[in-house]
Amino acid sequence: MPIQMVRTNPIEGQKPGTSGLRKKTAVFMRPHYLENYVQSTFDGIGGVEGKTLVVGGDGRYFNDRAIQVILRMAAANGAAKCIVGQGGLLSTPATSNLIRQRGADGGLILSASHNPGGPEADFGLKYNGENGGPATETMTDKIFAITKKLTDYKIAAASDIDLDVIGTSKIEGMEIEIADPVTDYATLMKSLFDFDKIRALFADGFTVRFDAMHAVTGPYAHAILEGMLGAAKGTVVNGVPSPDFGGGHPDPNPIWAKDLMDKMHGPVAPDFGAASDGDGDRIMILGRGIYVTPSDGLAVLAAKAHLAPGYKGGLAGVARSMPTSRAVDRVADVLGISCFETPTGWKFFGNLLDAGKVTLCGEESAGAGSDHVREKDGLWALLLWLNILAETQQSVAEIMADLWSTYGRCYYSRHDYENVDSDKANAVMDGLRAKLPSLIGTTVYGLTVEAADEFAYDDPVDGSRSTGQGLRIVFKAGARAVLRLSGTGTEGATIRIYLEQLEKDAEKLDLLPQDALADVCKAAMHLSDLVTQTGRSKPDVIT
Ligand code: VG1
Ligand code: CO
Repeated sequence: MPIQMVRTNPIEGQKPGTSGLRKKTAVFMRPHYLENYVQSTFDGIGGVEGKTLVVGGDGRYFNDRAIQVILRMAAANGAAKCIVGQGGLLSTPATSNLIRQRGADGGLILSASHNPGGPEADFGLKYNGENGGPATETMTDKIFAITKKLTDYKIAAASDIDLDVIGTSKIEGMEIEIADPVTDYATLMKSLFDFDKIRALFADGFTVRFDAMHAVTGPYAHAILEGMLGAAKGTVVNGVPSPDFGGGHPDPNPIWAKDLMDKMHGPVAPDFGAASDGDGDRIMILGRGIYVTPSDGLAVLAAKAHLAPGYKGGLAGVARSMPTSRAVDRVADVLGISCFETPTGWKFFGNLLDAGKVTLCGEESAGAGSDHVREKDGLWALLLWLNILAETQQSVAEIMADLWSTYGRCYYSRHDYENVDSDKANAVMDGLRAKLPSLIGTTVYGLTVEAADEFAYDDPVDGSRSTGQGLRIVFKAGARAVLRLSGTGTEGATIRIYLEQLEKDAEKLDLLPQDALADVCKAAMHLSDLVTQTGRSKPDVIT
């Protein structure tokens, strides 16, 4: 029988987190695990009959096998067509673009993003809708509800499709197109930025080191930076995607991209450095001798995006996730445009972008993007930076100094406590939540609490409400501490503490961030009682 209806039982815990379902690869490889989730997704979006889907991933271990299963299931469920990135590869922003360019109904992205890959590491899957953006919370809630009562799934008996060869083939009545993953994306980038100016910058001897971290952006960066823009060969390092990301952690932060940090702070540093994550939607930005905090990076892009042709008309508005520093708010204020505050995760920006309320969005975790797609976009941010540098002829350090002297400096840092026992992590959050109302007006380590609450978001476009989005303590004089639990981990709980302190004194714009944040850090530790509750005295990762 070419189409099989396979009996199954609901599988516990298939609840999508901040960005899709993420689990240990071995869990995803268990019998029926992937199939159950794919069928629940198809059912949750109202079926895929007659629809066109884009399918691709970041190339991690199990990417290719999972794609074969998804194709056979899409065919069995009556999809008209699947467009797949050659080799099964598509960066997250390129997937978003393909969905939009081809007028597809949606797409499946196989990635656990910044989580490591391999048989012992992590795998993930998420669904993006016809606007090219991550499914909304209403949609993911629906998918989760279906996983809890699923009784069967449909799959076609077919042999594997060769994902490496560009062209078309069929499973049952469904067409499969294997497409080049880079071409359409590169065309989009060319339409937004002044490639001639950037090429001239490189011709003048401007040097860049781009670390693709053995993940999906390698082919894109080779084609765009070294190909179209004429950057020197060797600009892109670790540019061949590998199933376990070269044994590394494709998380672009000072810890996991330490090699790049060292080079950029070394004696012969290039002018500009960047590293992207597993699926290419995030990017860490550095200049010679300087690390750009992602929240500050967002403020720079907001202040200077108009220098790039794609944004010369200015920005309709901006949005940032709640824990992201308020640096961009200060820029928006001066520009006279609105600034929205959303919960963590790109799915909350989609409605604002679709409604034309914002042009640019970003998160403290090194994700920034615009209305060109409905995902954050690492290489896009890099190209916007290069366009800005080419126009201003300033160094990254000069751009940052300008930002701080104009708007004040929002010192910012995130402290992560990883793999904490879930009960203990919940105890920290519950304890602090209970205390919040009584904190207002009290003073801790010289900081007076002005407001304290648990963040909830009312979507101004569809009116939906998302609760439980992080505990925030706002102090007087521009300090703030936020605590939330990560929604992307696969082991225990990760507590994230986000610290911020605004400094307007021109004499104090060059402090070490951890020094500038010392009091707000002490206050957050004291109020959360984290050390006593978890037995942890130091964060695992500081960004
Ligand atoms: C993290 C980041 C968040 C980001 C999410 C997905 O989520 O904090 O800003 O949107 O990852 O990004 P969490 O719940 O672990 O804090 V990606 O590039 O991993 O898809
Ligand atoms: Co990512």
